[in-house]
Amino acid sequence: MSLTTNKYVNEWVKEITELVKPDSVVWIDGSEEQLEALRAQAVSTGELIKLNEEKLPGCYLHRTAIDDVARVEDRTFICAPTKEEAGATNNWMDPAEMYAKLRKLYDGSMKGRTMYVLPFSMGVVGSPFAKAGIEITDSIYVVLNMKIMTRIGKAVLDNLGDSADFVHGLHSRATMNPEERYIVQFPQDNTIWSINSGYGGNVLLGKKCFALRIASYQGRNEGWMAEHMLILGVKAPNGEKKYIAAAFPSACGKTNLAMLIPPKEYVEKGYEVECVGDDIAWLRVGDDGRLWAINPEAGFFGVAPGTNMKSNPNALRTCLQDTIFTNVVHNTEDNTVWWEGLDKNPPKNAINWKGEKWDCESGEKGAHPNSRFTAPASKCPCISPEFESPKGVPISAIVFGGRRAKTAPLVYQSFDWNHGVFVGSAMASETTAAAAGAVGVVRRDPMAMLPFCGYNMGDYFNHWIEMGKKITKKPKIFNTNWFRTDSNGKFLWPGFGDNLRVLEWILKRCDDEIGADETAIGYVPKAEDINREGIEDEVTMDILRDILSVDAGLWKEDAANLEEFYAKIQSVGNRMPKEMYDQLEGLKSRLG
Ligand code: GTP
Ligand code: SPV
Ligand code: MN
Repeated sequence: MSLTTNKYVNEWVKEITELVKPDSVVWIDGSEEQLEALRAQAVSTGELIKLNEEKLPGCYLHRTAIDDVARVEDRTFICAPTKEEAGATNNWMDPAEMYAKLRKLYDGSMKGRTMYVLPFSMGVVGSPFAKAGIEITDSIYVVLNMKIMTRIGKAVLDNLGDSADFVHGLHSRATMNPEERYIVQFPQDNTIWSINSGYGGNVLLGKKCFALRIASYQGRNEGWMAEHMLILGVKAPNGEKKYIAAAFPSACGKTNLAMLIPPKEYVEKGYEVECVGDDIAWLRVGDDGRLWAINPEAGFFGVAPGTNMKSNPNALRTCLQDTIFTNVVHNTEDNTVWWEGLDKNPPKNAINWKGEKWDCESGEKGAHPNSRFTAPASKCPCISPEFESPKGVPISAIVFGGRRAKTAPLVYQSFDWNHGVFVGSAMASETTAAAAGAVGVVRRDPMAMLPFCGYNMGDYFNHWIEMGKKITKKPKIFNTNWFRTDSNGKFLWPGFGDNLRVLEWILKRCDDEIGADETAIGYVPKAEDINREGIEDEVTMDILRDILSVDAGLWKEDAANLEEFYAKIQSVGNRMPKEMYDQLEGLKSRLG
């Protein structure tokens, strides 16, 4: 029975019910009683495995189909009215054609199944910055993940009242045929249709589909920004707190940076780091002229492999309770989980991510490289007291970054806002297992938004430039790269907690406390200004100078590649702003 009298909601639910023809319809009210019954049902069918209640209370394991383990960018569409509005970097199809094509696939796709109607909110319910969505799905896994990742239930509908302003999300596992898998956004209709997948970013519609693709489009129209950014707070020894928002591509270190534990020397001095968000930021200009950020999510959908007590103890502690693990190793000896990089003791009696008996000596990975934990942010030991703040936190610095063995130095600062937008537009990174396809190939990924921008990338750059005009107290813009390697492919920078050393330099630059070397690409630290106390042996002055160096030859190649990328964006709709070309010319002339 419907939980609302909202006629827009009820008519839409009726229309979808007639299309997908479920055996029954269940509205998710958000009560623990209802959720517990769903967990029990999923366990009874094998969709979830209940883990050791003593060691991992409230935790479950789920395995997706083996051909359904990551986002599928080549099957993800932005169906704006015209190809020009979607731009060269998005797949596009005429909306009417796409609706017709998908309607056939959805027709009767929930026969014999239950259809769940799940109201959810991105942002604290009732906050002026929050936005409502409803996801219709035939997957309990989706309902239970959305329960962790967003605020769900009747309160969302009550707050929506009789408004038509909600995202219409439809997901069906249908036949799970990868050839007919589609993740489709219709930004102008506030609508998302996802079919034939059961993996995270493809089906948890609040996340990438809504909070980035649809929201980025809304943000452009309404004068705010939806970005693929973590948000963290750094408390200095003098008690002053500053917030940083950072955009790195998928599986390039957002969760790790957002929860970092300061190196011993910094803890002793009194530094503290708190996490506001690890993946998505919604940013607005405040009355005070500063840029304010909220995390619209309520949980973390984090990469499991590599998470351990040294790299990210906060993430590990967060996922010790009330967590859903996806595609990790099942340790059948004590009914717990394991993944590569958790510790050096892979379980002897174990089932791998594919559900097969697994021999840790076989040389094959037990957990999928993109295996994940879905954990409530409220359980994170370093969650910020501002996490639930409806107005968010003021941002002092914006950081862009990627995974690059060469070219980009450890850190540099842009000359000003528009140059910073250019630095973001020029981001490039090696691809990771977070999306289907080749891993380790350098590709351009502006602002880490290539797979997530819901409109033409040229218009998106322009929106950044326009936002700069409205923010009177602008954050400074930086670029980082934790991933420079030596000739043997070994990382030269220790990363993780030690990244605070770089954040310290960034915050000092924000306060104009410290000088820098002006180079062709921006301001680069003087090597002696990066604090090496405690890592002098690992990061010698020579290594530090090496990872701070700017190789003009490599940068000329990069600029040429960027020019081609701009030409590609320009080829659909001619929407590249002149400011970006001016910046590119500036870089080329500085490089000589
Ligand atoms: P999404 O959830 O896909 O958006 O990814 P994310 O940006 O949150 O990435 P995450 O923090 O989960 O990092 C993914 C991978 O990067 C893991 O394998 C980490 O071990 C590795 N990583 C993170 N930070 C660092 C670092 O500072 N140095 C090095 N070398 N590796 C890192
Ligand atoms: C990413 O791929 O950037 C993620 C995971 O954060 S997913 O939700 O699957 O998109
Ligand atoms: Mn992400």
